[in-house]
Amino acid sequence: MLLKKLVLTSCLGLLLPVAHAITMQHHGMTMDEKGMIMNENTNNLPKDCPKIAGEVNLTIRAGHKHAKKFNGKMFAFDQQKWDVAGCSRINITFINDDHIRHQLMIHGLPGYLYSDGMFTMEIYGPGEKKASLIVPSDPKTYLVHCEVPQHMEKGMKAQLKVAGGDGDLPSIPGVSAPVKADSYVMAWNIQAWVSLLLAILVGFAGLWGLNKLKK
Ligand SMILES: [Cu+2]
Repeated sequence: MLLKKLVLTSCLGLLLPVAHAITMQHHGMTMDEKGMIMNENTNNLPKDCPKIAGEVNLTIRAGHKHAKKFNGKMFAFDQQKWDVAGCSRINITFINDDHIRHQLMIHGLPGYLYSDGMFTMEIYGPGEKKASLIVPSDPKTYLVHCEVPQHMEKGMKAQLKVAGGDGDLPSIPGVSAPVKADSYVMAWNIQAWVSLLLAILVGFAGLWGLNKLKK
């Protein structure tokens, strides 16, 4: 009897995590081997919206290559700002162009529809996921970012303006000035001057050498 119980428990113990990993769906979260979606909302209207004002289809890409246009940045979304009307249903196709994990998180949404005020999509590697959300009517600028450590600081930050928004958020690449700008101030001490003079001399020596070779 005890043996039977033990075998049964261990079998369940082995199978449950597998079943759980294939598709997990609770607390407004769906999860599979490709990624995760949290707090998707396709139908529940915000209190201030009598009906859905319209459908907005957004394709948002994430990856290293999208940061190339920003000096000193490492990761970015392909766009840094979006404007939508209040009470829109936003249907997002999120594409990860990298071989690492990226997220698309929208903050500041009403807590009665989105727990912790957040909508999250996450993809563990190259691939895409689709999910929708419905935004309230009031003019507000929502923070959109990737919460993988250091990804926002390295450029994965954007903004979603609803009904015109309420201003620009700081440190959005290509949109607004950073709160703490990176400093590249040169300290012109004796070592710096010597290095510069040496570099010039080496350059001239190289040119002189090339001229000699040509002759
Ligand atoms: Cu990321």
